[in-house]
Amino acid sequence: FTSVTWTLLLFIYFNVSEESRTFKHVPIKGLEPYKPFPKKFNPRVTRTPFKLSDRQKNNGVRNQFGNRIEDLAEGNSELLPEMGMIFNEQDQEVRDLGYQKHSFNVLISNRLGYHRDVPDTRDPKCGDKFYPSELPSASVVVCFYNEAFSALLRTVHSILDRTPANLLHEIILVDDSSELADLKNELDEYIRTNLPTKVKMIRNEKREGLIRGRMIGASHATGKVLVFLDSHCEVNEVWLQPLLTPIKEDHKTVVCPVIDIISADTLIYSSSPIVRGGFNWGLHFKWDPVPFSELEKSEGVSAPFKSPTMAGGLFAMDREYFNELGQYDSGMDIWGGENLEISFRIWMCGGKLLIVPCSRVGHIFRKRRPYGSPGGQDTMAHNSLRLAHVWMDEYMEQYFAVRPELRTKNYGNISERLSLRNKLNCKSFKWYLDNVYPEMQLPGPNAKAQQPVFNNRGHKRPKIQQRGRLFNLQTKKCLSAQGHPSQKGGLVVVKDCDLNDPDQIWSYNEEHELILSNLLCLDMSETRSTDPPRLMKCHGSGGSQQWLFGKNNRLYQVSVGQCMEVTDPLNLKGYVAMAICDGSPLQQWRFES
Ligand code: UD2
Ligand code: MN
Repeated sequence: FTSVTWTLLLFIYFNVSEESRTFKHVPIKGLEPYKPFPKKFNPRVTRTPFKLSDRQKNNGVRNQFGNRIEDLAEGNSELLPEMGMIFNEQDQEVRDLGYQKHSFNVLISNRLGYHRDVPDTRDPKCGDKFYPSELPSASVVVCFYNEAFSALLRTVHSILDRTPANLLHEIILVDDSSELADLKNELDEYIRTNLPTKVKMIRNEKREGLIRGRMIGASHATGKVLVFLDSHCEVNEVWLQPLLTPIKEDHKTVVCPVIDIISADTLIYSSSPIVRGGFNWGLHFKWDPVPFSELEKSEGVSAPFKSPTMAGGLFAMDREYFNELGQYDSGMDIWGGENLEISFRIWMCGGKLLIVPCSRVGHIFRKRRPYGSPGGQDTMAHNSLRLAHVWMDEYMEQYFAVRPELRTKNYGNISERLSLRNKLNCKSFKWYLDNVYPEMQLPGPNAKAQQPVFNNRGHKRPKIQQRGRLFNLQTKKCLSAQGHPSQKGGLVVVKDCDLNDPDQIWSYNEEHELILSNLLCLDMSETRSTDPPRLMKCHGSGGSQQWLFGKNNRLYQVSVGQCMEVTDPLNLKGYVAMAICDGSPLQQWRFES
């Protein structure tokens, strides 16, 4: 999903010995205490409106500045995008710093608090299912590095709130040597005073990365099944039972929930389409449609189905099987590649990997990763090289065809992983391709057209709701491009209205995008809300390109939580910028068809 452009830097391989992998185990003492999918695959995201929980309504939850959440959402739960409304400089700082440090809207995350209801996105058929009353208990392992406090605690509380106590053996938090101050004493204090003792904390003394981090967490676990989650997730209703059931039936089955989408800009929780995991020859994970043959069982979209690969962050696996199968490759650093490695290993060495559609867990999908590796290395390339050399046999050449510069790159010692492959008597990569992922194409004259790439928008263009001029009530001028309307990154200004000027014609569509003369979208910078809006390529994932017309004729920008205003009262250049919504005439806009 996150397609991040990696800058290739000189890579310094460092070997992590058993001794250097030291960590303190700090036990915390404390209180004990949809929408159904259409028959045919539809890649479009189903947006489910968020509703405030009764608890939040009754308590009149306030943020740290005393604003009531209902007021922020204006009493209308469908207006949740306005949860990010900025009231003062502190709000703006929380938002901007939040985007810099976490790449999502931390202002909204803080306002939501640690508990919230999420829409039940399961297929209605899931409600008819019965799960065995005796199921193995789970150790949930959550690694985090510099996670936003509120997102981490919402992850933990959602697990505690929506998991039967007898199935939740423990939650193991692994702090991967975070630098953020609130993740130290404040977090310990919160856990001590508010959470049951089954929530445990492990602190890595140095940064290990998520791969060794999970191995460390798993080594402390004592439950029958390991469940791994990212630190910015929210589990949905009855999420765990459907994962544990297939593992109970066959301990060599590894299962993933459907990963629902929590918007990084609005924190809106929405249902994810039913897709399965694949990869390309660059060894990037991708989502593929589920072949019809896989779904044509009696239970349709509510039955578990096979997946060639997993996304990586969210899965459950018998703990003994995890150890038997070789955990992870501890020579892999920080981020990337481990998901394909474990997927290939599961399939090639006698296990199977399923996606369980009746288990739903939301995850905040970010547009960029807010952290790097300590030495600035491209850990994805390093990790992928290791997995290619261990698991891909002659198909490694396909990787080098895409990444020729990696052919001569050092990838460290893989002898332990090779002997693991030998010991487990694993099948060939050709067997895997033929039997598990026959859709995978080899490049060449016979290759069929590439499968579609799924983004949030799928194939459809959003319907246009309105077309016309954007008239500013104070200046009586119209919003237009400063330069040419097709120039990416160009500014917008107000100019004298001209009925015949096509460059003043905006379209407003159902995705709340504002498109100038059918070309570019009005867009806001993610990390600097003080920057003026610009014209950018439409990306179709809301947030920075989502605009709402609200009360007092305001034009509200969802991602920055502010309103557009004409900044220059004398109106010489007609500049516009985003500002705290105050209802002033300079912030009033009318769509004139
Ligand atoms: C996806 C996976 C992620 C992982 C990754 C490939 C999902 C939803 N997410 O990326 O789990 O498999 O692909 O490696 O499938 N973290 C650390 N130490 C670090 C860096 C990260 O503990 O040095 C934590 C981080 O706080 C988070 C988790 O590891 O909880 C995954 O990191 P991410 O959310 O940045 O990865 P994501 O979702 O882009
Ligand atoms: Mn993540």
